[in-house]
Parts: sequence; C-alpha cells; structure tokens
Amino acid sequence: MKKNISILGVPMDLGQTRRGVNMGPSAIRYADVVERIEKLGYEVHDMDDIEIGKAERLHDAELNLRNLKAVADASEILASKVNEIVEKGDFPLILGGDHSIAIGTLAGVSKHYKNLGVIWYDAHGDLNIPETSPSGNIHGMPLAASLGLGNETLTNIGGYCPKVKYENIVLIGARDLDEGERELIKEKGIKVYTMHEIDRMGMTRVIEETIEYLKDRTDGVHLSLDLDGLDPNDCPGVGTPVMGGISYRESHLAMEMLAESGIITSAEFVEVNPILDDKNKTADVAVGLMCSLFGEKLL
Ligand code: 4U7
Ligand code: MN
Ligand code: MN
Ligand code: MN
Repeated sequence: MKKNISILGVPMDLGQTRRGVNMGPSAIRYADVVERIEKLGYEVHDMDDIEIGKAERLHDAELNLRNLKAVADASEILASKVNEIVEKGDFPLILGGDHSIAIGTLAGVSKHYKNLGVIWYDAHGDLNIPETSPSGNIHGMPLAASLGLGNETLTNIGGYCPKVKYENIVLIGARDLDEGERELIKEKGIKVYTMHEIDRMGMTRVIEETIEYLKDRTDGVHLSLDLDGLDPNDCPGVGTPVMGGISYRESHLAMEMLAESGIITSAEFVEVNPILDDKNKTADVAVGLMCSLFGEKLL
C-alpha cells in the first residue's frame, strides 16, 4: 500500500443534530495525523478542509432529509476533490465530519473502479432512506444512498448511480439497526458481521473472511470507519454511542490484517466529536488506527 497519501478534511455536521463533529478534522490533526503517518515513510499531502454551507432554519418534516441542500452541495465538492486525489495516484484519506460525507467520498472514488468493495465499520447500518429513517438525519443514510436507494439528489451525486453493489459491501460491528435496515439486509442478503459474529468467531476470522470475500469480486476497497463502531469506553467522542462495541485491540488487529492484505485503496474516518470526547482520546484512537492501516508494526 506504499503510495503518497492525500488527506482531506470535511468539517460536516449537517448530517445530524449534535454540534461539534465539524471539529473532527481539527481534532484529528491535533492528534498529529500528518506527522505520525509520515513517520511510517509516506509522503503526506494535507489538502486542508472543504467548505461546508449553513444549516437549514426550517426542517421539512415531510421530506425527512435534514439539510439536504447543504449536504448535497458539500458532497459534490468532496466528490470532485476525491476524484482529483485518485486521478493523481494518491491514496485518499478523508477526515470527518459526520458520516453523511461518505456519499461524496464514494462518488469520487467509485467511478475509478468496476467493482468497488466497501467495508462499513460501524455500530449502525447507515442504510436508511427517508421513508425508514426515524430521525431524518442523513448520516444514517449514506450507505443506502450509495447503493442507489432514497432521494435522487443524494443517489446522483457525481452524476452517476449507484456507487456500489449490494454484493460488494461488508458491514462490521453492527449492533443498532432500524427495522427498515434489517429488512433491507435480509432482502438483499447483505454481508454483515454483527457484534454477535465478532464475539463468536473472533475478529481474526471476521477479517480473514472479509478479505477472502472481497479480494476476488472487487478491484478496490474503500474503508468507511465510523468511530462509533468501537466501544464508547475506547471512543467516547462520538454523537451516537452504542454500548458493547468493538474493542481498541480488535480494531487494531482488523487494521493490521487489512494492511497485510493490501486490498484497501481509500479510507475515511468519521464521526469524531471532540466536544463529547475525553481529552481528544477518540481522535487519538482514530490516528492510531490509520497508522495500523498504513502498516505500522509493534516491533
Ligand atoms: B452513523 C439512526 F435511528 N439509525 O438513522 C438514524 F438510530 O453515521 C442512527 O452511523 C444513525 O453514526 C447513526 O438516525 C448514523 C438512529
Ligand atoms: Mn506527491
Ligand atoms: Mn455511520
Ligand atoms: Mn454509527
């Protein structure tokens, strides 16, 4: 995976309602992301943050898509920046921001691949559409939008749809799925390793199977890592914590195994909220995981 790495911050907080996640990119930079990845021997370009618009004053309850226009506008900008990164041959490393940004990241990455794989490391499925969403928050919808489900403004970011196929995605860490998400997973046979499977099989087998599954059917794999996939004890600085998550060590193991496999071609680390955090711990964990993903060894 030795390649130049381009870092792009997306200070997005309009995909949900808790303030502070817009400071995620700053918190991750404060945790020395550039220096720590450079130490591993990469050339790192920090492209700074993209601009995010303003929140809507009124929420249209019928549409059930909070801040649709501002989220869509930022997604288009993000998609074109990510596209540039891939075109120049760098590895895109995107810093969130809430998880709605995955819509733009995937729009920028996916057109470079025939069969992009996606690993969705998250307590949630993010498979809601406006009709199933209990919140109207777009950060609960990015995987659905990338599959071509839901509002057209979101599914057509980057001018094409869909970004990923059902059979090319793997969810890891799920433990809080809404009814509509569960139905979709069953109906489409989406591959999911819930916390139950992680407990039962162990992270080693989960990642071995994930790599085995994606290796042959995909020509690139995007890692979308929501820090709430980890246990809130390890990552308290997230907006939607769910007890009983993936441990710090299991997560490092997962990243180390993905590094060895060499399958990952882009990544984003999202939902870091320093206001809710304990001394920037979550941002620090995020950077540690990035380092493992980029091949850092303990010895
Ligand atoms: B995250 C939720 F209802 N499913 O849609 C929703 F539980 O990006 C939460 O994974 C979504 O953090 C969480 O609002 C989105 C809720
Ligand atoms: Mn360069
Ligand atoms: Mn998420
Ligand atoms: Mn989540």
